[in-house]
Amino acid sequence: MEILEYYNYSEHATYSIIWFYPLIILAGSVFATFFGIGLLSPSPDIKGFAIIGTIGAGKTTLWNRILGESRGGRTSREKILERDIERGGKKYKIKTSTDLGGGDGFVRTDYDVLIKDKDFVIFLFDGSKLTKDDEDGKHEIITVQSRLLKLSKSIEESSIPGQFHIIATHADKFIKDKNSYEIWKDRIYEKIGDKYLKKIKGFDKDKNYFLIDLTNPSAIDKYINENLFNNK
Ligand SMILES: Nc1nc2c(ncn2[C@@H]2O[C@H](COP(=O)(O)OP(=O)(O)O)[C@@H](O)[C@H]2O)c(=O)[nH]1
Ligand SMILES: [Mg+2]
Repeated sequence: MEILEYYNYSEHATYSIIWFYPLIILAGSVFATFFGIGLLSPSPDIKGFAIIGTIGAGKTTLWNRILGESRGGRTSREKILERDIERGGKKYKIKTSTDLGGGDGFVRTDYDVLIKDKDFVIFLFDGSKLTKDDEDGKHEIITVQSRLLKLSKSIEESSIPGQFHIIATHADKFIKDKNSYEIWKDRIYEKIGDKYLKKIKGFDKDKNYFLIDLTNPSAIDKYINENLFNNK
């Protein structure tokens, strides 16, 4: 009797083991498939932007174009929450940021925090103001110069020095034909002063300085695609 019981028990055990192995293999391959898919499908590129600059330079306009939004009006400290976007058929994650106002008060309180963890620090000013020698023009130049001095120190000190871009906006207001584009671009650069721009670590006039009409969707998209999302 005892032998029979033993025999029956072992038969039952063999029966379970026969089912157990294929189950392990099946579970293993299901896991491997999902794990493999997870590894193969690239996680979206993460992009962090700090868009700063003078009042009315076009910061919100640039943010809107990057995010596909249409916000308007004066901004002071509008939170840009982390989100997924698609550009050129690729998915990207945009880091949490702030659409910051252009007043002097924000420089001391917000610039350092904002640029700290960003891949791109983009400084905008109204280029059309620099084409005139009136009070407005002089004020814009001094504002740009003093902020470049501040930024050069902050970028030097920050452990994650992102790429720095400076954009003269409102190009449509003074460029009437294609030939004058490069002439104005150089003139505005000279007005700011090489010495202020050269202070920024890694700054290269050909790669980091732009003159754009932000009201022109194709011009702004060209800048965004080629320089911020590397889709040449
Ligand atoms: N003509 C022209 N208008 C612009 C340009 N960039 C921005 N604007 C306009 O300038 C105003 C201020 O722009 P906004 O993005 O709010 O500037 P912010 O204060 O830097 O956020 C808006 O009416 C924009 O449509 C540009 O390149 N050319
Ligand atoms: Mg704004």
